[in-house]
Formats: sequence, C-alpha cells, structure tokens
Amino acid sequence: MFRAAKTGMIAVALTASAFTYTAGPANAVTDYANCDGMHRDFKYGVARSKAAANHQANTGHYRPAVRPAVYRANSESDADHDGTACEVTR
Ligand SMILES: [Ca+2]
Repeated sequence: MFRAAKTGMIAVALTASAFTYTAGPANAVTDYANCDGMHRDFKYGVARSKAAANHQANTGHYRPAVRPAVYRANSESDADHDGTACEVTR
C-alpha cells in the first residue's frame, strides 16, 4: 500500500515536470534556419543588447528587437559580429 502511494506520487511529479517543460512557450527561444525565418517574427532582426540596437539605429538600420536569448540562439546569423542578427538596412 505504501509502495503504491509512493509510485503514484512519482507519477504525479513526472507529469507535473513534463507539463512545466512543454508549457513554456513564453520562454521558448527559436533557432531560426535563416534571416527570412527570423524576420517573420522579428521584422528588423534581433540585438543582443540595447546598446547593440542603438548602434543599428545610428548606422542606417531599422531598430531591431532586443532579445538576448534569441540572439544567443542565432548568433550565427550575425555575420559581421556587431551584436545584431539579421539587421535590416533602412
Ligand atoms: Ca550583424
């Protein structure tokens, strides 16, 4: 009886953690295949910091979204390593 109760608790714990894992779209970060994909969600690209976004705005680009986690997942799309992936020239 005790063993059955314990097993039940483990099942509940596993279910709860699986739910937490899959129910986190607010924290989900997409690794886009390319800039066309990123631009569907972030029209003017993604900057790693506000300073990087300011740099784009001050150098003839549209202001990108500041999303450090998204930038980290897509840093390969920052070919010129200026802190913004997929920036768009104005
Ligand atoms: Ca860049």
